[in-house]
Amino acid sequence: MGPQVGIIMGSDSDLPVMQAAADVLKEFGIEIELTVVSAHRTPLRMVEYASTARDRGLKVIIAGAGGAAHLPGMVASITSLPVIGVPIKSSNSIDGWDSILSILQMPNGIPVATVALNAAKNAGILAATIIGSFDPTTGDKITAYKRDLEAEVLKKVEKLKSGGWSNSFD
Ligand code: RP5
Repeated sequence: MGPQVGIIMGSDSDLPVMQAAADVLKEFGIEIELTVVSAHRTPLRMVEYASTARDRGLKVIIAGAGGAAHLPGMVASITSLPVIGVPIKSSNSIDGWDSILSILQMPNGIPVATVALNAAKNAGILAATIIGSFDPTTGDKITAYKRDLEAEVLKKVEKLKSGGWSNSFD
């Protein structure tokens, strides 16, 4: 079938964070492609990547960047695919807020679905959820994933109920 999700990032220094998106998409059995595309250092490559993404069969793009994080917004301005932005607390980021606001505060007309700081795993889950909205196999996996999360929490509730909580933080 070919990759359904494109994971791109401004630098290979973003990879330790962005790896989590690739890992969770692999768990859901979704084929990905992953590469470096820099809005500032390789602007022509960014235009090429974004303008061909849909024709190449991608359904969602996840774009991570830090500091003056223009990659997700610029890619969203070119492609008609949904773009999920991952703000990264990178070496050139002051405190993470620069990355968050650069990705979050998009003008009307060009939305980017922005996840929390360094939250590449959530970006992967959101990408799988978008694919699950038209692919029942993936949709069922998302349902099962959420049931598992619920079961884990309920197990913790039971543990606190039966074992007590007073020594839990010793
Ligand atoms: C951004 O600058 C990248 O997305 C990365 O988060 C940051 C630092 O890049 P390097 O200097 O490590 O290549 O464009």
